[in-house]
Amino acid sequence: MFSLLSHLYTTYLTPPPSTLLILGLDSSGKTTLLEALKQLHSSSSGQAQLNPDQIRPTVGVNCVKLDHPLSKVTAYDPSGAPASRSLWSHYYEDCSAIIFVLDSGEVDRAEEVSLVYGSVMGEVGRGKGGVPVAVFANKRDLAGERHALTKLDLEDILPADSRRTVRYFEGSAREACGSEKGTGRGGGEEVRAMMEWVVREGVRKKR
Ligand SMILES: Nc1nc2c(ncn2[C@@H]2O[C@H](COP(=O)(O)OP(=O)(O)O)[C@@H](O)[C@H]2O)c(=O)[nH]1
Ligand SMILES: [Mg+2]
Repeated sequence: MFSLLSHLYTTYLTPPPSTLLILGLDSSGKTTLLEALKQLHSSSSGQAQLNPDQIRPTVGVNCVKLDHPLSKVTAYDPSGAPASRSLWSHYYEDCSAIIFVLDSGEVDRAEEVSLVYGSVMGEVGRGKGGVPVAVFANKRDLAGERHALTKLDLEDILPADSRRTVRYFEGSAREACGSEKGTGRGGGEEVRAMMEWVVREGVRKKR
């Protein structure tokens, strides 16, 4: 009886697992975004929260569990340094959704972004075409100080793939760190909206 109840609970009441992969060039703000997601969807495993000023360049990969009402999400944030990008493919197989982050102020790296993005799209979910992708134009808080790419520019710059579900977002991962949960205060609205989309699409496509 207990095992039946436990089975029913696990099957119908526990949110299904999913895997989120955060990719992008080095220094685009992936780990800062992961920190913002951690603060918005903190998990019961008690992971330490970092001030964005404490974040150092990633060596290897960061892995965080996020509690979302629709899914128990495991998020991976691998290093984006050129020498590390070949390791990203180890995470493609189980990936439910991708957030591709770029620094919207780094206009001079637009070509590199486009190449790297194109190669990820060529490899992830080949044959399935089902892995949803959120492209996040980060560091919009600095946009006033310099020429910056908007999400509309990205639709032109990044190679399109009609078989794939892609949505463009823009915002500031740094400002989203420390946003009050649920209120969107502190610049977290766009990051929250992106996470909602990514989890919903990732879970839907997985079924
Ligand atoms: N102004 C601003 N700086 C940011 C933002 N996101 C990240 N950064 C900064 O960009 C640098 C690289 O961030 P990091 O998260 O380590 O990038 P990663 O290499 O992609 O993981 C750090 O100095 C961050 O504080 C943002 O939204 N706005
Ligand atoms: Mg990092």
